[in-house]
Amino acid sequence: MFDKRTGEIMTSQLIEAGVEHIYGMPGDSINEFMDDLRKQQDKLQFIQVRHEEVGALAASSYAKLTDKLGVCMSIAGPGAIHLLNGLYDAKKDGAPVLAIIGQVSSEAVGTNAFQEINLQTLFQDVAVFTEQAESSEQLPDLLNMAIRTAYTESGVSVLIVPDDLFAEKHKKQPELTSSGFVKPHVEPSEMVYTNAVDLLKEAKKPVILAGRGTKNAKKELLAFAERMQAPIVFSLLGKGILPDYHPLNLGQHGQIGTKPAYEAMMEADLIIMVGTSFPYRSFLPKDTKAIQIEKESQKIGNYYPITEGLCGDSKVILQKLTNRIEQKNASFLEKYQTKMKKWHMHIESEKLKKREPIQAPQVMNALEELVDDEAIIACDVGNVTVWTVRYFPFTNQDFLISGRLATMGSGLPGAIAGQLAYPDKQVVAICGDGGFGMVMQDFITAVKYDLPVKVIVLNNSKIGMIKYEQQQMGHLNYETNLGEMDYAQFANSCGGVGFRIEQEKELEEKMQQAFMTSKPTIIDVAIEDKAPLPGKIGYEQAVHYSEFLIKNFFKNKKIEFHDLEETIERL
Ligand SMILES: Cc1ncc(C[n+]2csc(CCOP(=O)(O)OP(=O)(O)O)c2C)c(N)n1
Ligand SMILES: [Mg+2]
Repeated sequence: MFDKRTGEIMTSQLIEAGVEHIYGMPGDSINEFMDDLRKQQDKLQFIQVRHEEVGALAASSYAKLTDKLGVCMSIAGPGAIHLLNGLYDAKKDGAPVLAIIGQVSSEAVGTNAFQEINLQTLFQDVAVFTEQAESSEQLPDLLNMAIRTAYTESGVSVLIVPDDLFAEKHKKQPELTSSGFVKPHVEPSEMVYTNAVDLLKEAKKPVILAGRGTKNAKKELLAFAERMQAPIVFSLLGKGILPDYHPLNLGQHGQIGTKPAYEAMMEADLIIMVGTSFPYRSFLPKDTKAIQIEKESQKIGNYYPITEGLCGDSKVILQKLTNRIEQKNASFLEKYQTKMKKWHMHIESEKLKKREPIQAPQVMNALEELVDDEAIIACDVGNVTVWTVRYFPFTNQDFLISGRLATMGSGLPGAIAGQLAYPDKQVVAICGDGGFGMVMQDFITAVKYDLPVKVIVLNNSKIGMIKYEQQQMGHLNYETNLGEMDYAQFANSCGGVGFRIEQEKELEEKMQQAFMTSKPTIIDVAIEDKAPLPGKIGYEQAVHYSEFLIKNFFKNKKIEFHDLEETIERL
């Protein structure tokens, strides 16, 4: 006779949908479901995190990395609130994530019970699906609907369940709906293709701006760029799609980007945006013809006035466009290849300088020798992003970051998720001390689950990015110092391994030792706090920076010259 708890049925559904891990913290309002999960732990592992935000960020990172559903779980009230930041990360970067959230038991719902908050209101903005179950009969279907919606809308589904419902029994096999999903196949019309091809044929200085949407269309992107003889600049989320030293790659675009990328973009007579929602208008030319290839129609024209929009799969569209155009002349591309060579030489020479105290480029230089081609690099948000993106040459590594939410503290959760998803890969987190400090309690999670992640902390004792933002606005610095902290000692006290590097002469050797350990490791490098200069410095920025220098002079009777010369050189 059929006699199953709702939680048992749901656990089987999750396993069938390919879910391997659920990140969360047990507690009241999910205790019933925990018991169902316990019984299936060989097939579906519950990863206990120390803060639910880390759980949600890990679920989001897992989804970004694998294109599969990331799942997190929390109790009602405080646990649910903790999830929010990670869920917003998933929303902003279009990652399919399911959050299963406990609620107070059915008879108490609506009575302002202990830990009861209005969860539907709380998650309304972040989620594409938010439902609170009212009966156990609904739950299998609601779960399928939540999974389908997260996938079809590339977003967050929130399923809220009063804990007692997990324990209720089904006396007969529920007539399940499907958790599988189908996405529509959209293709531009023939007329749109013809218009786009005309624009491509006319263009003499075409530049491709590619984003994460080209991740599964690398071959087609390259074939198209070669036929067009067009340089490619990438958004931040497009990092790693092509090797940094590929002759068609001009690097990242925007504040974190390269000078050749900025200059090529400003000179372009046609921009071809592919799979990107690049939002920084000031890094795009004022009035240039533009083609946008994008699978989500609502994004077409959202960031730039588009001459022709092609809605659909970039793989298919790029291939069809390539087939319809003749090989183009290389002169524009060659000009930027020469500039890019100079840029690479400049970056390389910065990395090779022996500096005391150590600076971030030296750390990237030491790291380059030790990181595998197939590694996963989970990067945090701050100046650390710029150092990584500019100075670590990607070959074939996967890059993880909180792209559009840009939340600090995303590095470690990304590394945890990456190592769980790919146990055989090398996984490296590159964090600032500020970002790591926001989630460091979960290094213990890496130790607990024996995840041999390598966490590099670029420790400048500051929220460096904000220090320089304040200066660029012409303000004196206020509350940007973090204070000293030895993260290596912290690693040891968690049961992992810690290396503290303070001098240039110990950098290479200690890094090598750290990469030989098979335990979770923190490499805490004390670096001089320096500002990475933007690929483009505007007149206004320079004026504001001078204001800061003058104010600082009157305050300290001292001018900070360290970036002034380079700033002037770049102008
Ligand atoms: C959760 C969150 N709070 C605040 C910010 C604003 N913010 C952006 S970068 C940054 C500084 C990061 O400092 P750190 O991690 O030490 O990196 P650094 O810039 O020093 O390399 C801050 C405070 C943010 N992006 N996310
Ligand atoms: Mg810092």
